[in-house]
Amino acid sequence: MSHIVILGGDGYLGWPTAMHFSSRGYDVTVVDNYFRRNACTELDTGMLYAVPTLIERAKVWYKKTGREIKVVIGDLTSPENMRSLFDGRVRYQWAVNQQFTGLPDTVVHYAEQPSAPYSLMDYEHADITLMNNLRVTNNLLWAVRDFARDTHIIKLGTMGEYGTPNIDIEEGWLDVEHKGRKDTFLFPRQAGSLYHTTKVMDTDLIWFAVRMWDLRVTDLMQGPVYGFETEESNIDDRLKTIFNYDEIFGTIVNRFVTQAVVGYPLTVYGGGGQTRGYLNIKDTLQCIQKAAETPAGKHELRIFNQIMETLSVNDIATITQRVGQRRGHEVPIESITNPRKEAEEHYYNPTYQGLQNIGVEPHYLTDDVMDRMFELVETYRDNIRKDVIFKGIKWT
Ligand code: USQ
Repeated sequence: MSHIVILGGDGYLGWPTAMHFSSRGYDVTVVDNYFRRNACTELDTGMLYAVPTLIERAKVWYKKTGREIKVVIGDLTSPENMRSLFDGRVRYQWAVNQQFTGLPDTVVHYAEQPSAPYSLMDYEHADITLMNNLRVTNNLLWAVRDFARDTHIIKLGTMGEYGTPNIDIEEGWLDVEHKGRKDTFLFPRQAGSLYHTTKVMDTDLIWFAVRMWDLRVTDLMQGPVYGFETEESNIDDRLKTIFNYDEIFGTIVNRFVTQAVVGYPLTVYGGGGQTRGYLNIKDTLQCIQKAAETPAGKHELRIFNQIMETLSVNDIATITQRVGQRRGHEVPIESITNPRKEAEEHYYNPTYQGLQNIGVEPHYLTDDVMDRMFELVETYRDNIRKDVIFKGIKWT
């Protein structure tokens, strides 16, 4: 049986990933310091529904499936907390069997502050983002270097590292011919927020570690994710992942569906031509699984663009309006002054075949998929707070 450690196991993607691997027979350990929940409380972001603690969820999971997910509550910016996961000193806050599982075959690194608006709220939140994201990455690389050089690191990067260049975006690398000579380099990165910039810095740290210490790493350049239903979340309501719809932690599709359900005009920032690569949360799970099953080689930094289709903000508003109206909602669309600094009309043509080549089968944002999201969000309509939907955090 394979052993997988998920850093950031309490987050929007972390918990569904843990259940996904556990149900497929992996030994799973999750680690988290409740950063996301605490930030949601601090910033009063609201949530679609309350989420039990990580320990409570692991207990529910065990009761329903008979499978154990070991839980560690700890801050991974501490080098010692990180190292304890590899050298056996770890203390599980919850486990059926307290014995150290041993070195992981795979570590999934989600343990980062994931919000671009959060990183630009003010200097304090910028500092938290930089310190958290870079220190966790550095601690992980050193722990793997010192104790587990064969462990495959799957790192969540972001498509936002590339920005919106006026050329096609390749999967991580670019062949360059210069004055008659050729070489391959990391594709140029020019991030649009401080959060995204920490991911660029992560990439540099990782690439250094791969070159220097022969580590094996897969970097997944993910676009904005939507949805919250997975095979495993349907087992029990308490297993559903955290769902944010506010300006800071909510991503666009989840926000638009929620706005439509309470009659809040869809908040199209500026002209709405901003185009990104999107994916269903179910596809995130598939991508991580396929990446884990086909590990990068030693001394390899393998990079995939983790998106299934490209859509503009206006495309998403149109689908939301169409599906929402069919379900009896009014769904006005409103263009508001863009609080971000980003191109609203731009070229966007990323390559994203790599994950499909290793077996990922894409889902798309069809009317049926969105209809099901509406159905679920409508169940929690009374919990939706209009006051947190748009606060206007200015990026400049
Ligand atoms: N947008 C609107 N209205 C809204 C919210 C967003 O027009 O109410 C626009 C934004 O201006 C942006 C696009 O929608 O152009 C996507 O914004 P988002 O908030 O859904 O996503 P973003 O801030 O880009 O960040 C999210 C995740 C982040 C991940 C990133 C992938 O929070 O963790 O790295 O998506 S990517 O966008 O490809 O960099």
